[in-house]
Amino acid sequence: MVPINFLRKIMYGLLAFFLFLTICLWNESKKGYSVSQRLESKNFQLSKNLHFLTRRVSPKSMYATTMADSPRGSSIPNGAREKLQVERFNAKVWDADSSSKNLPPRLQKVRKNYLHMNKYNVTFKGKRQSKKLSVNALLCQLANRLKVTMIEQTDFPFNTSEWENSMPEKSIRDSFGQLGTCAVVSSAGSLKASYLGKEIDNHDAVMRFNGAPTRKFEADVGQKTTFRLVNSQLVTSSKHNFLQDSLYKEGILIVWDPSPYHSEIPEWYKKPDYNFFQNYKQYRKENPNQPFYILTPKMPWELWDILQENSPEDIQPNPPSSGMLGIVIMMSFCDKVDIYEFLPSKRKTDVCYYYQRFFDSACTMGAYHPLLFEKNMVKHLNQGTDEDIYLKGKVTVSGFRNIHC
Ligand code: NCC
Repeated sequence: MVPINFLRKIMYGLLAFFLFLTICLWNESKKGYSVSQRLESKNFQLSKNLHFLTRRVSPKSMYATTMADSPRGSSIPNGAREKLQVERFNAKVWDADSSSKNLPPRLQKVRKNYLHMNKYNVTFKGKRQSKKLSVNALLCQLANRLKVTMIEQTDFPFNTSEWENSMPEKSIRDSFGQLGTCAVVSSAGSLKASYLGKEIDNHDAVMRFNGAPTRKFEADVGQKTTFRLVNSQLVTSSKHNFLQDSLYKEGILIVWDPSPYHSEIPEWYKKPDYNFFQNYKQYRKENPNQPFYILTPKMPWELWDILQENSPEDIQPNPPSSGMLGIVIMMSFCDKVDIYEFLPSKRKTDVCYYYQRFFDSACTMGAYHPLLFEKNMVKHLNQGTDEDIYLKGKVTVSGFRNIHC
């Protein structure tokens, strides 16, 4: 016979063991819950940041996000998983139909003020597209209508004695060979900690803007500079030290200046936005071997017309940003163009530049320049994936040479 006391001891032991087991299991499940809660709130924060420029996340794509994030071993077939991944990134990147209503109220007001001001006397007579153009049709419009040319020695008044020996002898296209793949690097703060430097340098040519440096930022933005597009304000204002700074002694320089809407060269020459001509001449005298060109002032307005025709809203009647001008310039020089952080990646931030600690959402969303509408167009033209936009801020567009119109 087993003594009763012994049986009682076994039962207490078992009870204590089960109690211990229950506590352990409860603790584990609590840990799991808080991890998934942390993940959820991280995801939420991200989509909150991108919310104003993303497509509204439908219950379906919310579901897609959760399912695509689910651990290995869940029973989603491969094809469906890929589709879910695609939907997942699609919901988190720039929406090609972003409207000015999505802008912060301050930037909505700025846009309205510029519309009212109409500084460059824009008298747009083009036709608004009632239906969105196909990517190829839009590429054809850009290729056929944009005259990506530089001012030449023969253009009046650059052919007068006042300009003798100041204009480059070689045409810009003779300054470089055949360009296959090219990179356009925006100056956005979200390039920080991107580690895209090597990938960017792997292109045949790289375009940068204004005072964007490479030194000390090589890991994120690379070190190659083939072209630098600068605005006339930078060349004119003493604070940028344009004539002395070694930043402006590398690669092919191009300067542009906002002209009155579609004005001819002589008319613009009498009334440039920033009178950079003296500094241009001085630079050429001091650096005769440095290729330095002036963009024909009509080109920004040819591009502006196409942006306006393809936007359902009135866009700011100011020229496109240097970034957008650089994109189309490179589309006319190269077979394929990769554009970095013009459309914001997962690193999107209100820090304006990767090289300065200065916060302003206008740098990404636009105030003076119709940036929002430029970004809509670039998103529409993207031939890469939404995953590349989300992870790298990378958009891929075809060069004009490679399209059939
Ligand atoms: O700021 P900026 O451009 O030099 O930037 C170059 C191009 O990168 C893209 N960008 C930049 C920052 C950001 N957060 N997102 C972006 O997409 C834009 O396409 C931008 O054009 C210009 O377009 O010329 C501009 O120039 C500056 C400024 O004049 C120069 O940097 C020289 O100092 C303008 N800022 C001011 O005037 C205060 C800016 O509005 C446009």
